[in-house]
Amino acid sequence: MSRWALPKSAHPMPVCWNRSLPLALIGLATSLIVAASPLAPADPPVAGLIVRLQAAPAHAPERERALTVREVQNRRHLQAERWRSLFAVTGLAQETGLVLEPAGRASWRLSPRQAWTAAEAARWQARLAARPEVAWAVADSREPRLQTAPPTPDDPLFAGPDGQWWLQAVSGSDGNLPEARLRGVPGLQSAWATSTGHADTVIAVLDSGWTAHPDLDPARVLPGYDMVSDWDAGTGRGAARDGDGRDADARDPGDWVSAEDVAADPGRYAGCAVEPSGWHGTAVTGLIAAQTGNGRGGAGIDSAARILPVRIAGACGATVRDIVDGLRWAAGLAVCRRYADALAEDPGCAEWAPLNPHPARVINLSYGGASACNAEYQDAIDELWAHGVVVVAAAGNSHGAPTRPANCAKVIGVAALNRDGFKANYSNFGATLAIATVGGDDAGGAWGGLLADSGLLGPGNLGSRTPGAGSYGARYGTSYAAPLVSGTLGLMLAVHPGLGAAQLREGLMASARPHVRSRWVAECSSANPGRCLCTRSTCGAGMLDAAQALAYAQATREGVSYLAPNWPTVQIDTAELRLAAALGPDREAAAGQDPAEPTGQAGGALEPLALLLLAWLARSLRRPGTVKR
Ligand SMILES: [Ca+2]
Ligand SMILES: [Ca+2]
Ligand SMILES: [Ca+2]
Repeated sequence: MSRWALPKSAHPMPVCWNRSLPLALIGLATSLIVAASPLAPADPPVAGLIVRLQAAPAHAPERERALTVREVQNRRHLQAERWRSLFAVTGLAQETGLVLEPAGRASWRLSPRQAWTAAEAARWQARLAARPEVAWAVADSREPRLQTAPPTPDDPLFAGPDGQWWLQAVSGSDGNLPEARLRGVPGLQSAWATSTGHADTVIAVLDSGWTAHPDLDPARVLPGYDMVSDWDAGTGRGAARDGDGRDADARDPGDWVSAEDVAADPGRYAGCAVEPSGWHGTAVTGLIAAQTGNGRGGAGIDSAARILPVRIAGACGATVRDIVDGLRWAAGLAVCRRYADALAEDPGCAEWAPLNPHPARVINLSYGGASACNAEYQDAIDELWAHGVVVVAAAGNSHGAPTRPANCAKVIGVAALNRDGFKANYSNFGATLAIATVGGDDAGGAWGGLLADSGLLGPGNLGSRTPGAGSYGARYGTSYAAPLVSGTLGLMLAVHPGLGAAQLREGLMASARPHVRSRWVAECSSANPGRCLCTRSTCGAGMLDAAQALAYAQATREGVSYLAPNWPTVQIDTAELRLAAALGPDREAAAGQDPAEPTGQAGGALEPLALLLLAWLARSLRRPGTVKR
């Protein structure tokens, strides 16, 4: 058997080729048409070519075993003849150390001893492909994994135990100090290896509106709508604060309530807290979409999605009607701007709001009332669901039952955890919730500072009434857990825009990590409503896992079933917990300690808390031209 013959082994094996081909055959190389190189010159070396001969027999060792030795030899000899002829006519016979190995069903991988340069591979590929006896010749190039490089944000607030710890990797053990324990965080850095978002994704933020901020790119904030209807032009009073009712400017003019307001207009401000403006919508927007990697401020969850700001809340919260109309407008449905008097000759809508040209698939709502879901909410949510739109709603911060609409069917209700994965002391809990993730844990509750953390560092504003300079501050509340979920849904849609509403909700739940366990902490109940052990019946399906949520989106895109990892149980039995447990339940269940929030309150926010004024921001704001408007 000559050295270029195929081996006798019943299984296809590598075949070595060398110069020992008959000289007569080498001389047969003829002029060849060299096609344009399919490989860019800068491409890395190519390990070989995959070549299929016309009418090539399939690699079938089991069939060869049924043949006589002579039949196998004949079969291989025939193939060898074809290859020898091909090598001769293309000039490949002059190459040394070529190896032929079976590839695919009936192809062969042809590789040199030393990898070809891209140009060499392209030349041989073109010569082979031009031959009539060759069905195809393709490069056996190395395919890279299809991910964007995991970004390492250079934003100064990103790193460190007091920075944006909730964006860091899941980590920690009982041996770590509390600030190094991050077993409750969603693992966004792992998710960013798959996707950092897509500009086609629209996430609506139904909130107090937005303000210009150095870490918010105005190009990523779509023209939204201001749905706040309460404005009395006659008296110049109303929750809207911007001088009119519904309008196309969704910026936040401030939602302060002064003692003078309450005194002058007690009907309108009954039950309202006297407080400065909270800039709640700017914080929620920034947690989702702050500019990542711009060397200033912090990072956001989604680096590309566009935010649709829909202002539904003015001073002292939001009305159900404005929220429901805001939900519908965000989804692209028709909403009235101005109504005629019900007793007018022609009652009904006097003027329609323009249709939203950028319908959102995900709507974040961090406002809610401590009441049962009502038919008005559920009707709108069902309508949106049918349009493929999901509503993410904060569970509320009253240590009790979830607020509405987090307690409505089909809503993605979000409970807040602390960095360890225990329920945050304030968070509501209940069977209607879909999922839980970190929302910061303040020093409230009977356990005080034990297990407290530095909150979620998000954009804000220094204005006490009307907008001032941008800032960053620590925030706590289910208000701020919800946007982590909304941002993750945005990343899921970037991976697979075809996900339906049910897939978005069920994907989050199916991919969630199991709640943490501890021997020192009791399960959440009405008798133990502070920091407590979440279960599937109190804080949703588990802890948000952004990377697994994207794995769900990828699997669904590829039409295969998502299989959740076999998660290990996370048991946390730290010394702090033992100390805390000795104090009894974190929050006494005694009624009256935590008055329920009035309907329509900014559900979510325990704020403004610990507003941190940051030198970088002050400096950048003083420099002309650095403030983005
Ligand atoms: Ca207005
Ligand atoms: Ca406005
Ligand atoms: Ca930034």
